[in-house]
Amino acid sequence: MTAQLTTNQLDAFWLPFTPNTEFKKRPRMLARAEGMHYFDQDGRKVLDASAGLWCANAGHCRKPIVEAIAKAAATLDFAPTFQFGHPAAFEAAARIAALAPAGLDHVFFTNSGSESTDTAVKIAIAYHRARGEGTRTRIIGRERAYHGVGMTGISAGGLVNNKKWFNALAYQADHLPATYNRAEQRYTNGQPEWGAHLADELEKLVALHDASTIAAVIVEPMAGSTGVLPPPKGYLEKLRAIATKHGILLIFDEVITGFGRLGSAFAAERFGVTPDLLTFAKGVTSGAVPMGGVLVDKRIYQQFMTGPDHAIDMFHGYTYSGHPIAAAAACATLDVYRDEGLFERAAALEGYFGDAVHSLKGKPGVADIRNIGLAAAIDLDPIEGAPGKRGFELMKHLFFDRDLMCRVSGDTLAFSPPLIAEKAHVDEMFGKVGEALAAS
Ligand code: PXG
Repeated sequence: MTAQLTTNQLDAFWLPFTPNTEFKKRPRMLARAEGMHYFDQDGRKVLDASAGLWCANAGHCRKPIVEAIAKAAATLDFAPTFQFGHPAAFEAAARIAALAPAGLDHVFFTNSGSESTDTAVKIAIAYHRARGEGTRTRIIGRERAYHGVGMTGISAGGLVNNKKWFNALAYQADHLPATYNRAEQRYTNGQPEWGAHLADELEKLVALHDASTIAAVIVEPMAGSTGVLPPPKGYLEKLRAIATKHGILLIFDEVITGFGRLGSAFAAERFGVTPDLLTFAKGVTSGAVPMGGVLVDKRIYQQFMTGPDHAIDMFHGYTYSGHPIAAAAACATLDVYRDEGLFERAAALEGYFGDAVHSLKGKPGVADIRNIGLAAAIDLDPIEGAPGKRGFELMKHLFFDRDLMCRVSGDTLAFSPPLIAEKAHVDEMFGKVGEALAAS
């Protein structure tokens, strides 16, 4: 076990999206992980109800992935992918494309979700320019969307706290309305019946801005980090039809939904709607090495492949695009998903998981419950005058006193266990939350 850190040793690291001063008074330190669990520095075992941050879909420290990473690090620590290549990146790209809906045949690698959404938007804008429609630069996002913290995250995203501090950096974007409506959708198990008409708002934005100024619309097929908002039935289909009608590219941000979270390789498959560009990250390596990417429709890719032979086709990329260790981790992770049938396993557990979370309806403080695939959220009634406090305190109580790690965002608790979860883990997870709510 690693030794306990002193207060001074905690000082230097500025944790992301964290109240740092409070954290450093009593750190929630994770020292080791295995399968469904974390262990703290004293060896206390904590059930991971959030797959880290929605990423460890294969579970933690899985042997085939660990071994692939070790082998890659000892064989080819780094190789450039600007003007050079290495086999693992090509293998990873081909295997990811093979999992994706037909037509999404090409992969542009990044290192994170934020880079992936920025990359998708840049490809969309450049694509229109390459085909002589350089006026198409506007991006349509959605209220309550999270697309990371790069340019796309702060512009097309729909979270005021992520935007307001950095407004000066944001690019031209407009927003569809959020799809969540408590009065209409409360306690829905799966996709809500109400809300498909909200996709028609895209027509209004086209009327307002004109299609000739709009490059793409980007949405999370299921919004994860803002509280598990499954798409209303028919909503994505409508969005697809309207985008196609106006020559607007449809981008699915699948950073959370990719790699089995909804019981299929991608949400696009589950919902039967194929976007033109699809971003991924997180689950591609089960979180073991940072990696992300964008799946690109073949006609978009072909638009850039016009030569001449010595000229770069797109002026974009990262030093670590397709990094050898990340690519090896991705291939090994895809092996685990396939060999253990983890996407199918998630689909099979969905009903049990959904019923378990909805059994918490009526517990003190519960305002709504939503779920789809192996993702669920519980909204709590905020404490008057202190929004976010009830959720934050409950998350800490679950971690320290009930050995359960889950995510909190405001007064919403989110659950997204690794796809290797057993029914007993689901019982433990929601049993503990139920007890904690009853005691609160
Ligand atoms: N798009 C989506 C849909 C995401 O959920 C990103 C982009 C950005 O990914 P990176 O790798 O740049 O962080 C995300 C990230 C949470 C939580 O608690 C969710 C995310 C990140 C951190 C916490 O729900 N999603």
